[in-house]
Amino acid sequence: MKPKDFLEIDRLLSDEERLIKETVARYVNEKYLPGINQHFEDGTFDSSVPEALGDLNVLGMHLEGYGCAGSSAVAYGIACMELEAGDSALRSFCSVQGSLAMFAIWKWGSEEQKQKWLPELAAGRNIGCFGLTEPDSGSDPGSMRTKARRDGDDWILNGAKMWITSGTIADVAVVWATTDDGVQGFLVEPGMEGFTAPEMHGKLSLRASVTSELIFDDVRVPDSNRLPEVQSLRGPLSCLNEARYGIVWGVVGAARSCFEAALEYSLTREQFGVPIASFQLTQAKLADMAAAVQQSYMLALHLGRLKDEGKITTEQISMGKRQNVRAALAVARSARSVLGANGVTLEYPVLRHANNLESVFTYEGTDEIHTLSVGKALTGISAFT
Ligand code: TGC
Ligand code: FAD
Repeated sequence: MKPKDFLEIDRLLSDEERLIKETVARYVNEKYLPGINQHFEDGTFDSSVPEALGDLNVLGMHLEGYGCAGSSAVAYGIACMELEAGDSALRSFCSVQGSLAMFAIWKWGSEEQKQKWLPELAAGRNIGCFGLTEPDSGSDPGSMRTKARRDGDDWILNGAKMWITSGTIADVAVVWATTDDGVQGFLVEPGMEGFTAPEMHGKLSLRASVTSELIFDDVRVPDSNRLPEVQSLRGPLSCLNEARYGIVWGVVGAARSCFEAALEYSLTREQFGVPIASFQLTQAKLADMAAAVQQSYMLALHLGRLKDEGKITTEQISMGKRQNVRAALAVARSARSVLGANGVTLEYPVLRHANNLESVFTYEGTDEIHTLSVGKALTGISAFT
């Protein structure tokens, strides 16, 4: 019996998928985790991450060409799972780089833009961010106010984005703005006059991730930096599908890490003269946690296989994101209780994961937005307004 792979789901993976799982897990355990507590405490991002993930070939790994690995959706998901077993900030960096910034350029960019940016982003030598959310426009990106107006061969960009992962450290910001021809994407680069990207502070979640504002004050952007292939909200929303899919997998890793910490602790911590694992109430928590982790893993794998067949729908991704984030949060909270007072410290990963998962619950479409997306698919009735 393997407590960590109770249903032997790993047996459903191909040799290549298992290799990716082991390789990413080794990086996380040996290189990333030793520094995470300090980064979480200091609110800093581990600057060795971009090139390390580039070396692992996981940045934009599900994309074809331009230095990307061209892996399957399942392989990409497995990488996300192992990264988030380290910290959601690590998976977030990978999601934003590969599924949001790189996917936007790969799917909607010109050949020149792809040649210029994708190989550098895949290698982690350049960093990308994705600016959709604004101070007054979160769940409803259709209400965005950032505006681009044509001026000869250029565009003039005005407005602000908020809560942008990797914004301050990005070499290229994929920025979505309204234009007279619909929503369009622009590649904004540091050094363009009028563009600033101050870091946001005071987060109690995803502390090891850079989160930023993007401010555009009459920023002149050449037309060659406009993504030419889309003029609709479909542009940014198509990227979100990719990142949300990665979250379906990622949070399984966070939940698994919490479960493992609780199981190990319960076997060594004694109260009333016996390990706390011998109490029925503790065993019930452990059984619930193990089942939740295994169910989430199965769900992620099923959605991954559907995606690889080209058959996954946005509503199925919504169901997966909603379900697995909820499950991970429940596991994290239950694991925290098993650890007693020790559970509130950084000595164990559990509350760090739980705090991170509060952001994951909200970003990439809130729990409520995904609930309404599934509700609409089930009933045919939109309840967004
Ligand atoms: P609606 O009128 O339904 O659609 C507008 C256009 O978009 C198309 N579309 C999609 N295309 C691809 N994928 C999807 N999931 C799509 N959903 C809609 C649609 O076909 C239409 O296309 P066209 O060609 O006819 O123009 O749009 P709506 O304004 O009613 O919005 C629907 C809603 C609420 C579901 C959408 O706005 C939404 O998903 N809101 C949530 C916003 C969100 O998730 N923001 C995330 C920001 S990025 C982030 O959080 C990164 S976190 C860092 C990390 O990942 O680690
Ligand atoms: P709001 O949309 O104001 O929602 C507030 C509450 O109202 C929520 O509970 C919501 O579900 C509910 N609500 C809203 N509309 C409805 C409705 N129709 N029916 C029922 N309930 C509703 N964005 C980016 O663009 N790029 C990034 O890289 C990025 N990174 C992020 C990193 C972090 C750490 C965080 C926390 C956020 C990040 N975001 C990013 C922003 C994220 O996508 C938004 O926070 C999210 O889309 C929700 O928007 P909001 O916070 O404005 O909440």
